[in-house]
Amino acid sequence: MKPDLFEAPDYYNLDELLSEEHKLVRDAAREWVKRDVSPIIEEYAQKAEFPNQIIGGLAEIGAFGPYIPVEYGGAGLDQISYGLIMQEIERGDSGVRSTASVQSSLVMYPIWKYGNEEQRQKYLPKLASGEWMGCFGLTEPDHGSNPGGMVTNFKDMGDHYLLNGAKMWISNAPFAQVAVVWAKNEEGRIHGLIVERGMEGFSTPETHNKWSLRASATGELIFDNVKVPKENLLPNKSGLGAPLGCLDSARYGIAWGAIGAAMDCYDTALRYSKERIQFGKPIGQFQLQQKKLAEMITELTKAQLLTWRLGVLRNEGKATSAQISMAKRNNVDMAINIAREARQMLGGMGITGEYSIMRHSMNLESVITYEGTHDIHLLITGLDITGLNAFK
Ligand code: TGC
Ligand code: FAD
Repeated sequence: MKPDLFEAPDYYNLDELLSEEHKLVRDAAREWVKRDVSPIIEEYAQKAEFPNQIIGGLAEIGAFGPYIPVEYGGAGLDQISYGLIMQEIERGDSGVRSTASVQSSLVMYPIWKYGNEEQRQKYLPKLASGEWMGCFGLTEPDHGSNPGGMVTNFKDMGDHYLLNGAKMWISNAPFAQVAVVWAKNEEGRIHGLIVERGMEGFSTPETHNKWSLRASATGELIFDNVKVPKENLLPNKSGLGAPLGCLDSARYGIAWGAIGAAMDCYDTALRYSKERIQFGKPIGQFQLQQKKLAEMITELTKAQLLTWRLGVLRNEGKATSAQISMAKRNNVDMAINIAREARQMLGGMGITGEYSIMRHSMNLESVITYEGTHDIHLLITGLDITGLNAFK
């Protein structure tokens, strides 16, 4: 892969909206990605393997629990810093950002928000340091967009719960020590359970042959009469709103992350357009190529503004789930379109691993599907503005 020459586009001087702390956090993550992710990521994506050696670095830049309080090992940062870290990591690779998103917003967040003090003390510091990795089991083979229909269930056996069922498409599953699993009790109420690797009847087969998110490990979670200790039930929230609350936090991170992937594609195409000569001129001098670049930076800038404002609302505790859905949907769509246009600008070179664009493009096919598909987020906006529910 080519050396990482990334220069971040900032067409509307958005740096002026950031605090010194935001910039320090962002720049540390940016440097780390340049040093420890860019040189190896293409190789790991090609061989479809998660680069375990970066776990310590992710912990050091605060990517595991950026907004979790310091007393639990988190970085104690605000929502804009959290977003900027996700942006920088996904600038490197969406699969690496996935690992950080799942660890922070889908594993640490529910333990912090819905767990008791013993659970927080037991799990959060180890997850923040990367000593333990986690995964989040919501999706099932027959219940993806409609998680409320899940069939994974647990029975109260007096001194423990007995868990049965299966989850599919689970990021980090093949190597996670801890799984936050959503299952129905005998009354059909959804609860979160912490399942640990090594519990009898619990297995995590890896999903192979992905053309997307290849540097992220994906797998199934299979529960065959797993005895889960009663103290592993998350006691402070139940119902579908509990996992969906975690998704709000993760979808917000994805909105920022998608900007990172788009920035990298735009920056690569801009540089290439000045270097590549055809018909005796740099291709950037042709109007058709300028149109592509001008539209890219326009859409990127709009997404940056939308997302920064969402971050301010999140810091004030005022962002709605529907606002988060709009940003996730808009930004991933923006990024996938920029990746497609940028790839064309590189001609044949655009399909090779010499450049990051094709990898981003393929990764974004997962990002536009997980955490709620493009269409599901549109229907969430539709419900919010009309009051009429297309899901019922
Ligand atoms: P519905 O009846 O609307 O809602 C059920 C209850 O949940 C509440 N609620 C929310 N609470 C918090 N945050 C949200 N975003 C919420 N949305 C809804 C709602 O108020 C209600 O509460 P209550 O107290 O009245 O019971 O539910 P529904 O069954 O009609 O479904 C709605 C729908 C389709 C929007 C939702 O289920 C959905 O978002 N589907 C998409 C599924 C999804 O996003 N799955 C993601 C799996 S995890 C993943 O992909 C990780 S990838 C990670 C990575 O690698 O980065
Ligand atoms: P389906 O729900 O079957 O949807 C198929 C199509 O139908 C989509 O286009 C959808 O938009 C459309 N559709 C569905 N319902 C409606 C409707 N009411 N109206 C209109 N159109 C509709 N899940 C986890 O729990 N944890 C994870 O860590 C995780 N990681 C993932 C990693 C990867 C790489 C991938 C690809 C997925 C991951 N997922 C994870 C699962 C992901 O959240 C689901 O794939 C996603 O929610 C969609 O579910 P589905 O694939 O079953 O598609």
